Amino acid sequence: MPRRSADAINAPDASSGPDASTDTVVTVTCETDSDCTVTKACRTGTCDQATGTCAYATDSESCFIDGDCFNRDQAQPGDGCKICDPDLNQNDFVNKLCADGETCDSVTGECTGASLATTCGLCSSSDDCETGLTCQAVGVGMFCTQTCAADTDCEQGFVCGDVGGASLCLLATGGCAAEGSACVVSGDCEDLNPCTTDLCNADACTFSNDDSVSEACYSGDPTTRGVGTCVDGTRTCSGGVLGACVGDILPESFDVCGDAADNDCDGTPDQDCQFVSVDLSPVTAVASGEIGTTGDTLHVTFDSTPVGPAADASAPIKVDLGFYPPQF
Ligand SMILES: [Ca+2]
Ligand SMILES: [Ca+2]
Ligand SMILES: [Ca+2]
Repeated sequence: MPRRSADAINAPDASSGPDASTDTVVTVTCETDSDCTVTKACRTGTCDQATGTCAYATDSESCFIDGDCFNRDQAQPGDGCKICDPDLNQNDFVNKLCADGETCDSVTGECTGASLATTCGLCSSSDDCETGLTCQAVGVGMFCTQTCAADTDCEQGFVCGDVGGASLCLLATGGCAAEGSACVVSGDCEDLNPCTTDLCNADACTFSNDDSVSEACYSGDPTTRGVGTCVDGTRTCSGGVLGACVGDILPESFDVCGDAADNDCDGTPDQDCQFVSVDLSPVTAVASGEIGTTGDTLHVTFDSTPVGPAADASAPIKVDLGFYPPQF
């Protein structure tokens, strides 16, 4: 298809002056913009008052090629591998870009030829991954995966798991390498499961359970781990799966007063504790009943004729009420 010169492409449309389908450079004189009419939706005409001639421009999201308008990414008729890309050229079609290793099918316009990696496929960049997946570090290897909020965000067979604080679609084993996955070094086979030994044998990942593995654990708020009376427990592998955390000591709901220990593991022992006693020396009382062994009840009644302690009338009478807040 013959191409017209850039000047001709900027010429007015057929209805607004000389025939724009020819390669003739045309100039249309004008007094106002209305003299510079256009018939193509992607074009605008304005009158340059200084020269009295029309100037024509193409919308930024369109191409104006051989007298016709094309939208961004619209293919050249008959060749799906040439498209309008107004960022590169508004006056001609440009080659459609395909990913590395792919070729463009001019009939369908599709980029084909490369087999892109699916979730947990090895990659060196996101160009190696299927649409929607990005190449990310999982363990010590790079795999195609995606962020997720729940298992349902991942394709069938994958779960939403944590990798260094990021939620990614992973294998059910928690990692991104499966038995038989292609590998170069054992690090490519990291499955994030401490209960398996990950090896690359003859370029394929193999995994074997190691139930001798145990590790420290803590099932409470991480900010309280190792603080005060809070200590780690242990969990042990069994059948290739880590067991529950056993033996960890979690924070008490309140800090027990008087034991000098930080029972709620907030970093301060016995905070907000106050030992309360009441000085009854301003009053005198008569005790009734007998005081014997621990556990007997002391009944205190106030008498209209106060009498102090017989042994030492000047000794203060104190009643210890214990710690406040009360301990349960
Ligand atoms: Ca492992
Ligand atoms: Ca305490
Ligand atoms: Ca405390």
